[in-house]
Amino acid sequence: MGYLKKVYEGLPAYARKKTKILFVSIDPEYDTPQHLKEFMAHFNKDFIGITGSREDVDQIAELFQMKYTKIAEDIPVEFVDYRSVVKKSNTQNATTNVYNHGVVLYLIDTEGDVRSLGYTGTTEKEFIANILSLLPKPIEIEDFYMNQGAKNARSAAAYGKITNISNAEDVLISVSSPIAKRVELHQTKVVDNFVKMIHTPNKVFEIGETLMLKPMSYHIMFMGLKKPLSEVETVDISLKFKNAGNVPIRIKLEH
Ligand SMILES: [Cu+2]
Repeated sequence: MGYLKKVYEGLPAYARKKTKILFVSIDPEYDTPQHLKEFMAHFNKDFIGITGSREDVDQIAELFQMKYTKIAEDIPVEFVDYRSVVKKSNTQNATTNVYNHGVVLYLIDTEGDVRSLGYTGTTEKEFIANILSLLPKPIEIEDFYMNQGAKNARSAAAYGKITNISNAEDVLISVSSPIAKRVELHQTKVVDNFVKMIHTPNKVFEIGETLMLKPMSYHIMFMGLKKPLSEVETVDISLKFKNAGNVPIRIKLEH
């Protein structure tokens, strides 16, 4: 469950909204609905615990090919590790049975098809990637490029197209890149006949909105380049959105 907490909380907001964590208890005598609810809430209040009669539980176990055996009876709960993480409450029995059971995570899509499995060796990062691979991308990135400018320029700009193709408003929280000390979304404006670049923090992207980044308009600004662009082959940029999480952009420079 600690693993699932890390996976769930490691998902970008848009993916978390579309992911449900279901946990089936094979111990209906001990895991009453009330106790199961408290146990799940200890990890994350969104998690759902499932229990039922012994027959119900066995039916689910069979569907998921989950084998279990009872290995001990009437053990004081203090001796059973995972249960002791939940502070004692009056919904908890003083003793419990101990089961030996397999541990497999089933990643099931909205059609009810199993799309991948998680085992003990599956890292959280891998499982998060498996979940994200089932979801449509929330932000579309197109046609990004950079002009290389003067040879020893300390700053540079990138242009392209960013579209919010999700079904929720989003906010661009920050921009970063390993090639520069500071990276920001800027907008070039003419104010009183002067050309000014304005930092545009927390830019809102409405549903379906496309932001065109082009010269004399919006651009991604790199300040304090760590080396001249003439020595850089690949520019990696990470856009951090409130809902979509990290969205990568890669620009190949041709010299
Ligand atoms: Cu700028």
